[in-house]
Amino acid sequence: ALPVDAISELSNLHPKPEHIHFQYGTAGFRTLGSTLDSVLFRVGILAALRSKKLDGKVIGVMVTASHNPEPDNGVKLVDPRGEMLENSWEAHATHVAAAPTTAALIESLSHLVKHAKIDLSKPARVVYARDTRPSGASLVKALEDGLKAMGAETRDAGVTTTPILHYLVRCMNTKGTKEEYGDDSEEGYMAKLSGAFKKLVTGKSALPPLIIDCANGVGALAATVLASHLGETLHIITLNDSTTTPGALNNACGADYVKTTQRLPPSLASYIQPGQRACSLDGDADRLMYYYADERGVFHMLDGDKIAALVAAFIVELVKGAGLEGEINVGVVQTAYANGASTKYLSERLPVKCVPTGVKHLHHAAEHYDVGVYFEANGHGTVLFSPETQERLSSHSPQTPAQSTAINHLLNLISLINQTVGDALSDMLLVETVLAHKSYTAVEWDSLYADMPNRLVKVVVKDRNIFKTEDAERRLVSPVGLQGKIDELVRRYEGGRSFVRPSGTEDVVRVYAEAVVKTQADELAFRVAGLVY
Ligand code: 16G
Ligand code: ZN
Repeated sequence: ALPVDAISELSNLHPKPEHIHFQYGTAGFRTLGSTLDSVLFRVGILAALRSKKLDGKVIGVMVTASHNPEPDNGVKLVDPRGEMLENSWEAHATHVAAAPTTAALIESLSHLVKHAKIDLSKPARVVYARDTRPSGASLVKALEDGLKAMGAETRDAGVTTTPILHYLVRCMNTKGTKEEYGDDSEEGYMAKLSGAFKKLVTGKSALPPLIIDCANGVGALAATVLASHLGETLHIITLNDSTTTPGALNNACGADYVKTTQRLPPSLASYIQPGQRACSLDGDADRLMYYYADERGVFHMLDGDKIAALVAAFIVELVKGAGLEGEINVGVVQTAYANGASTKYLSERLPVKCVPTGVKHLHHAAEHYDVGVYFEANGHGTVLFSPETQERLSSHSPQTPAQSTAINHLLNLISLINQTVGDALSDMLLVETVLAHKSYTAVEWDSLYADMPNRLVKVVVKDRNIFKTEDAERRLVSPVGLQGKIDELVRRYEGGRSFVRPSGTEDVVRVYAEAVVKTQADELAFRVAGLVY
């Protein structure tokens, strides 16, 4: 039975604020940190129940609000393979968080136990971590109370990045099995990534120094440790590493700032040389944006789409080089936000699939390929190698020394890439590997294709829930008639493309537009926004 007394007693210390509706969305629960105490307590209970449901497998809990402003916070559950929480539990989580009183909470939990057929006699094991937000420490205390109420076995992974927490979950659950993922410590993660990177770039000439904008977040801590592991192999300059300065987190820096403003973080201006590549992490280091400024000071962004293009082409080349063309199929997954030019570039080379926004959709679609490359334009992404592919690569006997080299590179990429979730630091080493192999500068990488001018705007509407989409969010089915009007507008613009979707993280509707000329993309976006409003 549920430990009702322990839950009740502790739940009374973490009452739900009235009038706040918490929803487990694309990014877990996310809102003002000061309102989340009851949510964290309840997520502790949920994590324990999820673990019991899965026969005592380790469940992860990450306390972060990623690229959001510093006062925000949030929490996400991580499933045993290091992946996002299974879809059906999102609704359970929302329901449990909504219970207005302790009595209602007990009722909601009892319902969940019955509905999901949870065997409460099973053990519960949970590992948790948080980013550097000031509200994090007290939210973790609330989480610990929830875990305590359930008698869960816990591990505090401290202050670390989201992808490292995902990595730890996978390692803990595969320990001692033939799928063992790595040593379950931050040290193990650093050693795995840096070891693979060193092997991949052996014999390649060292690239010029790389500037990393750490968004004044937890990525600064991890990047510093990683830099020391890399030593001479990669010269890293970490900037925006003020993790304790109030208000600094994600403020005029970080991957989301770069993507949304399409600008260089002002704090980098005096460090970056013309043509020198730099990159930005977001607040929990699961997104990555590269960029450079040219001789005239013009800013050029190398976003998730450019990363996908660079990486996918490289992997296709290695598969060919290994003599496995036709045997290992490589595919790419994008969302509607992918720049049209990237979709064109990639489609000419390999299969490309478009899915709705959100990592879980991309991740699952990528699992359908032998090697699935997925990146969102915002810089979140990774590469998945199917178990059969990993097996085939390890057991394949190469015919030539060149094939042998290509296979070794692929095997080292498997170690380099964090396959649980998008990981800014792992992705950064992946990009650096390809640049070193191709002897590309940022300018050369950028010239793979030229981005279509585009514009993203958000529209505040009375009820975003009336907006329903189909075809991977590229078309609206509701409100009825609106899509026809959008189509009519789009037809009037050369290279025009536009779509409207409700945000999964904010109370707004987003409008995206592309056209051959920048002013036209802007105009199209605002005219479509006018239809929505
Ligand atoms: C979250 C998602 C990201 C998605 C974004 C969309 C994860 C880890 N992150 O940040 O994949 O692009 O939400 O936000 O799932 P939106 O629905 O507000 O446009
Ligand atoms: Zn993030």
